[in-house]
Amino acid sequence: MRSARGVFVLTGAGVSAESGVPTFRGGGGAAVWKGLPFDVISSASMVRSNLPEVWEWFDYRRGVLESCRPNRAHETLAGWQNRFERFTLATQNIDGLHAEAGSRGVLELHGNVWRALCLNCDGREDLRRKPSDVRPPVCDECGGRMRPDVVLFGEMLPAGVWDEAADGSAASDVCFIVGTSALVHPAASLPLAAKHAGAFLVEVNPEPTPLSNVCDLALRGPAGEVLPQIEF
Ligand code: BV8
Ligand code: ZN
Repeated sequence: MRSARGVFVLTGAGVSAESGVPTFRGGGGAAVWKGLPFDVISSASMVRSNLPEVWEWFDYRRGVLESCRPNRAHETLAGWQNRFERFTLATQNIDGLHAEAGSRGVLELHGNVWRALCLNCDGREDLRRKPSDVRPPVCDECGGRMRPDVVLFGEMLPAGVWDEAADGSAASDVCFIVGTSALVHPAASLPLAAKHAGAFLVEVNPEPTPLSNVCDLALRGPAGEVLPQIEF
């Protein structure tokens, strides 16, 4: 860490677990909605076939997040952003907790649950500034119907965000994989770019994952306890 010029961090639901945000595979109700597995309710086809149901699902997710605040893992990563020539934080989380902890330029690979995206003009708006009882929300620009600004299964990741993450990963000397089961693609492939670039890979996760065998170091514990102990 002391000699690193570029550091890349990829996070998943595990980094928010200690904030009370349910993970997807850790049980706790994030995985199933009304009997539908989350990768069905969170899919592109569902937006086309049943937008009201999709809004109910993400309204529920937002409800769960209302009382969740960043934890020491988020805070530690925010503290790292000025310590390196190049620091890239890419997250699969849509909860906005990294930014709330003070991280700037967080690459939200799968979008953000607090934003809406217009189906007509691609305008984006903050849901906290829109009436919560109008569903689907209406676009202030064109009056079009809006959808949650999250990347659903079967949908492309936002190009600019993806490119920046891929660049940051390929240019890193140290790469952290924090709190992800590394099953969802293409996010899970980002650390491989770092590996190919010769980076030192560190996994922070109580459990092993499909990426464990390409890691140089595995810190098996909760991110909120492990990350603050990394002093450099
Ligand atoms: C696309 C937003 C293509 C919505 C999400 C290649 C191979 C196989 C499949 C595919 C492939 N390429 C594409 C696919 C299909 C699919 C996919 O990956 N499917 C999986 C299920 C196999 N990918 C897609 O559909 C992607 N789009 O490919 O488009 C395309 C190409 C051309 C043209 C058009 C389209 C889009 C994927 C994004 C979907 N949206 N989220 C929502 O949130 O509802 S994914 C969502 O699930 C999350 O964002 C995240 O990515 C994933 C959940 O994983 P994790 O965050 O890791 O959470 P999980 O609970 O699984 O694990 C938690 C971990 O933390 C555990 O390991 C646990 O041990 C650990 N932990 C627990 N506590 C702690 C902890 N760690 C540290 N500290 C703790 N305290
Ligand atoms: Zn619009």
